[in-house]
Amino acid sequence: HFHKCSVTPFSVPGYACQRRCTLENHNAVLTDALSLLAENAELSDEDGRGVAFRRAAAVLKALPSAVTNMSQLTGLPCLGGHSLRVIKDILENGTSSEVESTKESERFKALKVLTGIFGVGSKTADRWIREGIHNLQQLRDSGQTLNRAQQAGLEHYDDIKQPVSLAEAEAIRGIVGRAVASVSPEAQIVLTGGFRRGKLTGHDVDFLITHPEEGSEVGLMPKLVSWLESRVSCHLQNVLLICDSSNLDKNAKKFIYLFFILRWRAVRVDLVVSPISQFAFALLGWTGSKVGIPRPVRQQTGEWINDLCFCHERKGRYIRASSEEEIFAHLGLEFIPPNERNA
Ligand code: DGT
Ligand code: MG
Repeated sequence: HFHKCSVTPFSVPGYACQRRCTLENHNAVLTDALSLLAENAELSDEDGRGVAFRRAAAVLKALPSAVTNMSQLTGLPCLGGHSLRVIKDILENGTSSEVESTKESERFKALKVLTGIFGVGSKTADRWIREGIHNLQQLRDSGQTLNRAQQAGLEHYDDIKQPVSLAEAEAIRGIVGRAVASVSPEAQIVLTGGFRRGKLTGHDVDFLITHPEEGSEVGLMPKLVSWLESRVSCHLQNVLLICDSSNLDKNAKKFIYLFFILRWRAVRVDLVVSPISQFAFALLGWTGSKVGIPRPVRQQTGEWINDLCFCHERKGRYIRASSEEEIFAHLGLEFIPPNERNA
């Protein structure tokens, strides 16, 4: 009976948005390995392969216990041949030779360091590597022209690499919240991203801002940014705008700010402004996790979701939803709270 139990295959729903996935991960060794291969694929502009590894890792994260035997994986969704080979290697040998050689490769190490600079993507990093630049010192010595975001990213590299704690995120919410209140007293601000899913650290702090009156959010982003930038108010001597890398659109921006929380430190901050009519969709999308929501929703409904605000659109008309619960209900899905969306 015991033997039979140990090879009973696991079973999970096919889509990440149907799985309850807490922060508890019984298969961290396997998911770390697959995540590293995903990262390497993404840094090499092979997004398809990256997504495949991310989905495989998401399935393993949702399992109720550690995988000990390949036969337990029979019939699980999203586990392709490549991911299965990596898992098998680790179960049999303790490590995966592919993961180890990727980790040690000069190219991967250089891509990781260079794309770790705020404002540097994989294309720029790749160009620099082809020009012989593999680390920060070589970049500094190269005389490459850096834009403002990249200059700040290089200058504050060590701070940005440091995870942001929940306490820091909450302190920053207080600071940004005061800035929002002073440019638009009735506007509301919510901490989203990993912290809303219960994580205790993050690589950045994500905020979603809205206004209870439709239309009153227009122009809020530039006002907020110049207010933060000016930092003239006596309430706000503890923040300094370093730069923004405006790679999203007028409603969503990525920044580095210097905050004073016990000491000055640079923190990445994503600010997103959404009209109240789209707030629930923006909240769902910006809460994440990345693999958890958009794609399965697309596939399940045959409809699509705006990449920026995750508005749910059907035949050109927006579907109304005033809460995350309503969105799940619209899609015929059982509601899953944020702390169980850690796919
Ligand atoms: P972290 O910051 O490392 O703790 O992890 P998360 O889960 O907070 O991830 P993050 O900050 O990259 O993004 C949070 C969610 O926001 C993510 O699930 C998807 C969404 N998101 C992030 N960046 C973008 C973007 O550029 N466009 C859109 N549409 N969504 C984004
Ligand atoms: Mg985040």
